[in-house]
Amino acid sequence: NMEYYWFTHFGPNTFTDKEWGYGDESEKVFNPTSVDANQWAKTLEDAGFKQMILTCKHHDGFCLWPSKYSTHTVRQSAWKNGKGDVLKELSLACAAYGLKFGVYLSPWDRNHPDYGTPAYNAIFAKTLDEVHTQYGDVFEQWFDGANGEGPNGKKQVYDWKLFQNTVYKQHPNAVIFSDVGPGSRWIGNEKGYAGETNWSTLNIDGFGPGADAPKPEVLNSGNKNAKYWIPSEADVSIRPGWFYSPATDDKVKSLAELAAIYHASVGRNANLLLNVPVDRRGLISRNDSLRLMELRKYIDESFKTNLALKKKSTASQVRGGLKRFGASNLTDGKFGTYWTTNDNIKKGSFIVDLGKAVEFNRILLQEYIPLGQRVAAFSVDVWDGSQFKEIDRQTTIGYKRILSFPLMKTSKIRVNILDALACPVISELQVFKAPESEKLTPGN
Ligand code: FUL
Ligand code: CA
Repeated sequence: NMEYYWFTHFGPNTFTDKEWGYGDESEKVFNPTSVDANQWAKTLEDAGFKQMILTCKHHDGFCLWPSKYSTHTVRQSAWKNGKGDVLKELSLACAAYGLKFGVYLSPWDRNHPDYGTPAYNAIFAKTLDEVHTQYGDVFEQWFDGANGEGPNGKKQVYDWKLFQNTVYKQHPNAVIFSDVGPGSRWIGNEKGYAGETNWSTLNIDGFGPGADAPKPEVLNSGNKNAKYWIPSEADVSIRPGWFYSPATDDKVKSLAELAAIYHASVGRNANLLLNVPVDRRGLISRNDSLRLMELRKYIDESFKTNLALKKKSTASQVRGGLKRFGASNLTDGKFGTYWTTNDNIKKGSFIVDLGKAVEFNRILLQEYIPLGQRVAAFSVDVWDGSQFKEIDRQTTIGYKRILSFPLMKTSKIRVNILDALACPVISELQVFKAPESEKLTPGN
């Protein structure tokens, strides 16, 4: 339910127009003129983000903090005469703005002389430990599955168990992201698009991050009925690359593209991790910042007025006939209250009566996921004055599902749960009229 958070890539690549540095770049190239973590935090706050993740160490091995375990760090750079520490500045700014702080560290290291030898895993674990002990709370550890060659031409066999335990030792509640979790999984593409079918469960027995991961199509949809709860995170960059380059200043994604991404991620039961690279000054650039504000405004306007709020709703069956499981919970605007049926009833429908014909173009559904993700197929009907007419047929709902339609008018909406793994438990049905200015690009 964190929905939407910020990612930033920052490091030597910011200055060299590269996406994957070789690790042989001089540390001196890292020389931002005016790093201001408070500007980042303020921009995030204004854009409505509550969490952020920083690339503390990318594949080039460069550490944005003065690590004891590397000679390729801010300490050797020209920035602040080697006295700077990006993690320190950012973690303090996050604390000041009430933002959660998350870290990306790439185990693939094209600089470290020990990479590709058995000694490296312990070194990487110590590096992780440093980050997790020195900068306060860390809500998420982002593990990149990329595994290439190091300076000696060898690849590393990663000790994922050791890396995970190192994180959990300091931050037992941290979400560990990788292709296969265990906390959160990759969505299988870098476009920010979750599958229309998106289960928060995944089979990971026999799988691992990187080359050992399930196929991207599987990550994109999860596995129905799987044993592990590993909800998806969709990562995508606001620019063509993950790192800043002046060449992409005029290629910041349009509001329509970002709106489509929002609907295809948050609107399909995934969290959206939106990368906005920090520029050569060490600031969020104007074009990116303006676009973030437009996106915020668009999302706020889209979901400002729930046309179904407090409207009368009825259901085919209510668990034990009890009021606390009744259909009115579907339209009370609260996630914590839900409609549900008897255990043996896995199909059912509910009708929300809007009172009069209203114009809408979004329907938002939520399952009460503390009790698991259950719905496997559903359809949506609207009342055309004399009968219900089907307007959509879908599979999963999960924490949040947003369906988009061309503007239409109706006085009653019916949702039919056609298939579920257990009796359906639905928190909310909400109805909105989003601004029509942005045309969403449907599908992948
Ligand atoms: C990938 C990396 O190789 C890219 O450079 C970027 O960091 C992306 C988020 O993850 O695996
Ligand atoms: Ca509710």
